Amino acid sequence: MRLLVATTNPGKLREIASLLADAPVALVTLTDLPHIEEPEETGLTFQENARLKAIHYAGRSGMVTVAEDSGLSIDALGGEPGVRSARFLRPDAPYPERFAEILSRLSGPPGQNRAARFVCAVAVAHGDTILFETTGTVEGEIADAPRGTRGFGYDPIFYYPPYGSTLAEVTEEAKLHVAHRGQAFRALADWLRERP
Ligand code: ITT
Repeated sequence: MRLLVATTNPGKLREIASLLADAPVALVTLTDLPHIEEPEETGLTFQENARLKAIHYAGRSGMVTVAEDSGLSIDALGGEPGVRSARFLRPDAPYPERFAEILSRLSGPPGQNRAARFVCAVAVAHGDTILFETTGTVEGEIADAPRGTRGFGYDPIFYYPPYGSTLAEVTEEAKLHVAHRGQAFRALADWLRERP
């Protein structure tokens, strides 16, 4: 079966391709279908946005389509940036600027709560029908300062205590082993293998 991976984010696409490498599907990407416009992400939750994107691209491509919505949720900021992670400050804001803003908002008294999590909601659609959904989450903390050059997005400020480092300091394999997208796409790979 062909599966459209509907993301415009190259960091996500690299990780998803690696996670689905052994799944019984031939991956198609949006670069193969450049005429499809992006949907507006109006959902209030990661799951709503994942569904909305999957149905949008499935309808326009005629293909079974997987989409995911993901982001960083910081407890002390009331869950921000959350579903607005890609647009935090402004859509084209450089990540160092975003890190500085987040770190300054968390520069409270010592001992302040720095708990955060990455969430990845996945939805598979064919036409208007959602065939499969799952969500992966990884718990961590906002680091005191950005560290590491691997990964993408907010990885340099996401400290993962069991590794004693940020997710930008470890290999992609080590990140995917524990992180939100790894969990969600391994569940999708299992589902793809079990389908009749
Ligand atoms: P698509 O909607 O086209 O898939 P997008 O980047 O706009 O691409 P989202 O709306 O789901 O996707 O935003 C996700 C943002 O959350 C992403 O741009 C990063 O800033 C952040 N993010 C998600 N997963 C991440 C990860 O594994 N590491 C670091 N940051 C991540």
